[in-house]
Amino acid sequence: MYGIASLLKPNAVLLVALLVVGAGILAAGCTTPGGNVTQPTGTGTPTATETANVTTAATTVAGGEAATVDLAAENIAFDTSTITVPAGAEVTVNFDNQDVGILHNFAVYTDSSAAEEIFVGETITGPAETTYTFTAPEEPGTYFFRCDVHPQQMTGDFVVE
Ligand SMILES: [Cu+2]
Repeated sequence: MYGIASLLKPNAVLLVALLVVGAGILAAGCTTPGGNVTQPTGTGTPTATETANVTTAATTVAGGEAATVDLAAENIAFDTSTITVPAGAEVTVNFDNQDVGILHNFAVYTDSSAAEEIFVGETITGPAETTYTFTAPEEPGTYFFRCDVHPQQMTGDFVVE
């Protein structure tokens, strides 16, 4: 019995040693793929966080009251002389320049001196449509809008209430 036991012991030690080495290799093998799996997961998590942040930002923006304005320019004139929006609103202006070959834009200033701009839209050549978005002033009052290309002919009151 002792003889067998003593014969088995070295084998057992060898087996344990092999198992330990094997386990080490397996562990190493598992760690590397595990690390690779973890990295994309880690990359995916910030992406999800960014998406969440974007969503949050969008929600915050949407939190401001939205106002949509349809505005057309034809024969060097706007089709309205007064635009009214809620204070602090996220304003969307659907601008339709119907004048062929003529430049127009939409711009809002604090007053008719046009010294202090609130929003200046990109100029477009008709016939063309564009969409302008900006945030209305928080302070209620009567501001001023115009086409910068035709500051005499194309003006109006931009009312914030
Ligand atoms: Cu114009």
